[in-house]
Amino acid sequence: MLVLHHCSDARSFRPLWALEEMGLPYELRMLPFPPRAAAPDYLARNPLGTIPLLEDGDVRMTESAAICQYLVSRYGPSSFDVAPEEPGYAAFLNGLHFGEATLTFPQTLVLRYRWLEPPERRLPQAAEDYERWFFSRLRKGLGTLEGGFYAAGRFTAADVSIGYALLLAGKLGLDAQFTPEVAAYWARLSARPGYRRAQEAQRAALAARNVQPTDFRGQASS
Ligand SMILES: N[C@@H](CCC(=O)N[C@@H](CS)C(=O)NCC(=O)O)C(=O)O
Repeated sequence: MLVLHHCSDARSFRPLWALEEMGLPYELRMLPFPPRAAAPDYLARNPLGTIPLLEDGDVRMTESAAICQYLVSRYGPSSFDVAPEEPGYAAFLNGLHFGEATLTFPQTLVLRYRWLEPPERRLPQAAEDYERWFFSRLRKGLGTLEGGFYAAGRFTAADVSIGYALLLAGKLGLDAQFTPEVAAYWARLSARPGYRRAQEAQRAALAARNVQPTDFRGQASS
C-alpha cells in the first residue's frame, strides 16, 4: 500500500492529487504543520522533517514533483504521464520541475518573510521582491498552454505540479493578480474531479485526525 504523509494544502497535495487522478489506492497520514515541530515522531521517518513523504514498500521519497513522476512511470500507463516517445515529453519534464523549482520556491520566501516569521524578523522588501519574481516567472514560463494544458495538449502530472503553485498563490492571497489566462487555467485545473476528490480526502483526514488546516497567513485556512 502506498502511504502518503501530508499536511493540508502543502506540497504533499501534489502527490495526493496525482493519486486521485490515477485512481490508485493509498493511505493518507495527515500531520499538523510544521511536522518538524508539531509531530516530532515524524523525524524518525523523515529526518528532513518535511512533507511530502511517500512510502511504497522500501521506497521513501520526499520530493513532490519526483513523487508524481514516480507514480506515473511506476503505476502507469496513464494519459496523465507523457512517454519519452511522445513529442511533449521534454515539456512534460520541464513542467514538473518548473512548478516546484521555479514557481514554488519564490512563494516560500514570500510565505516565510511576510507571514511565518515573528514580526521583528519579517523582511517586507524580500517578500515583495520574491512576489514579483513569482509573477514574472509565471508570466514568462507558462507559455501558450496548447489545448489548455502545459504539455502534450492534455492534462498531465506537469499540470499538477504547476497547479499546486497556483493553489499556494491563493493561500498567500496572490491569486487576485493572476492574468485572465492564468485564472482560466487554474479554474480548469481546480474543476477536475481528481482535484475535488483530493480536497475531499484531505478534509476527511483532517476531521478524522482532529488536525487543524495549515495556517498559511496566521489565520484559519479553509
Ligand atoms: N522540494 C520539496 C520541498 C518540501 C518542503 O519543504 N515542504 C514544506 C511544506 S510545503 C515543509 O515540509 N515545510 C516544513 C519544514 O520545513 O519544516 C518538495 O517539492 O516536496
